Amino acid sequence: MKTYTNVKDLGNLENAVKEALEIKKNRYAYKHLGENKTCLMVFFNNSLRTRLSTQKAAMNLGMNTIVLDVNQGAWKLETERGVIMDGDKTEHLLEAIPVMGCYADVIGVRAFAQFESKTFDYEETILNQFIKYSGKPVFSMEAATAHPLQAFADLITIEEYKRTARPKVVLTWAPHPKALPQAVPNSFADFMNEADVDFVITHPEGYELDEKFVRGAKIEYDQRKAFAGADFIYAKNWSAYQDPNYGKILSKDRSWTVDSEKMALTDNAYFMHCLPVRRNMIVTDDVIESPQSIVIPEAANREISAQTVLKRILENL
Ligand code: AN0
Ligand code: CP
Repeated sequence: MKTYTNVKDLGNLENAVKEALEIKKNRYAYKHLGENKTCLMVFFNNSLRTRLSTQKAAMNLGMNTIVLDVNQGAWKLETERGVIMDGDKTEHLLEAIPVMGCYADVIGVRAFAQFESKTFDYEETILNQFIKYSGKPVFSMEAATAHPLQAFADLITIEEYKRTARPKVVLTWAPHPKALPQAVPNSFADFMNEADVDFVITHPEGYELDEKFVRGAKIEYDQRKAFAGADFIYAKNWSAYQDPNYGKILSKDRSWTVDSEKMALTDNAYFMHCLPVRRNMIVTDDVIESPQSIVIPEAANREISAQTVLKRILENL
């Protein structure tokens, strides 16, 4: 594997999940692979899980790790070419990236959607500049349009918890006070469309996602109908994707919050969320604390998805 930016980079998904579950059984078996190799993790945005789980995964593989928080201590970076740099930005990404490449064998990048330009975001301008100019394998730690390490961990978790061969998996929008990217739901849809599941998306009108990720998946605007008979409820907020509302909040309607009354419509479904989650906006306390909530094992699998991806990158160095 040379880059990891979406589901396609994993090739056969069933094999990838099998490999991940093997790694989970014996996560220190590949320590030799990363000897004298350095994983640089570059964060343009905050993180708890991605930072810790990816660093742990790299260490499991025997790698050295360096973490750079671009906004805390590094020079302020310009990202657009052609700008006259007479403002507050000291360095251009076009120098910073190849410099970072000098010190790393593998580079992870977190660079969320900025919601200033849909084209800048959906062309994955920052991530692609790392791929183009670092000279090193690059993996996404949540870029503008996708969060493939999260969705891979989600799929591993569904595989572990499913009670039927083809479970019903429901991605539901839920309210949130701030405008969030579409990366998590995009990648979740991207993976579920390739997996052997009955996949349904439910959201208020106006929250339709990019067809490139949805690919004709079933959309049910009635959240209660969508929940009927579900085996997994995957909650997430996202801001509007469609023009002219790109990046905007259209609703904070708490009637979309996942509560126990709605969970009772499901087939005793498991509750999932990528975290961080705002309680009593996205999901009520009692649902996230219930035995059906698998948000912690889901987060634990972030180490496994990251290790599977890093292992494949190291095998190809
Ligand atoms: C981010 C998002 O929604 O993309 C990261 C989730 C993993 N969430 C927040 O910024 C709260
Ligand atoms: N789920 C996830 O990526 O969490 P962090 O934003 O804390 O890394």
